[in-house]
Amino acid sequence: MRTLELFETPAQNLRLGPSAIVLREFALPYMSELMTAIEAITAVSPFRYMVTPGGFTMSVALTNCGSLGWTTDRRGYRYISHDPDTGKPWPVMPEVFTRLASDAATNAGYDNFEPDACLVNRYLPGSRLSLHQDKNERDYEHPIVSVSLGMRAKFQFGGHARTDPTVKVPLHHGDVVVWGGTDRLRYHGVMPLQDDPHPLLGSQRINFTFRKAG
Ligand code: MD3
Ligand code: FE
Repeated sequence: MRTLELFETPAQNLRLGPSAIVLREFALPYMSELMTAIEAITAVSPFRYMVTPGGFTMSVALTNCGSLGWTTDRRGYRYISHDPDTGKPWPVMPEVFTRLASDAATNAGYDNFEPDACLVNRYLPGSRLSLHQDKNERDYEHPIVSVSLGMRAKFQFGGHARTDPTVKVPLHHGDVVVWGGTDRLRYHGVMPLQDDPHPLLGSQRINFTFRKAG
């Protein structure tokens, strides 16, 4: 037995529901390309703090790439083709993004996933995302693929009603989650981020979610 094999066992994938699966460290082979791509996106459309329809400023900063980007302001939640801060179209989805999204979806049993929107979230220590459903996409038949980078987060996964019990799942650097079918509309959120600096990303967590929104 080679000594190396001790380190080769991949972290355990985890099934969260009938159609929701955590692919542990699936994004690691894409990492250097992903970092370059994120820098290119945020150079054009920087992270910003958006306001909810209720008037609260989100603690998570966000940007988008792809032909549609998720937005919130006092008028509501929606997908739009242009960055409201720059007036320009959202940056084109980098090839490594589409490749990773498609590879992960295929791995989870969804062939031909072609996202048109990628929401990029940045968490700093203390940032949180309260329980919500993703309901702004036109068609809930398509899965959502999410990629976590940097500091660990405690992800909350609930049911179809806000008051249903939740399970807490740690998501680490490189983890990819694919949500589809009956799990697509389950409530979910992220607990306040703890400051445990990551070797590559420091005191932040970046999460991006691929969607077919239009
Ligand atoms: C379960 N983002 O952007 S990713 C979001 O970590 C969002 O930034 C979180 O929730 C984050 O909307 C969680 C995991 C995720 C994304 C979409 C889902 C879980 C989901 C849609 C349906 C069910
Ligand atoms: Fe969500």
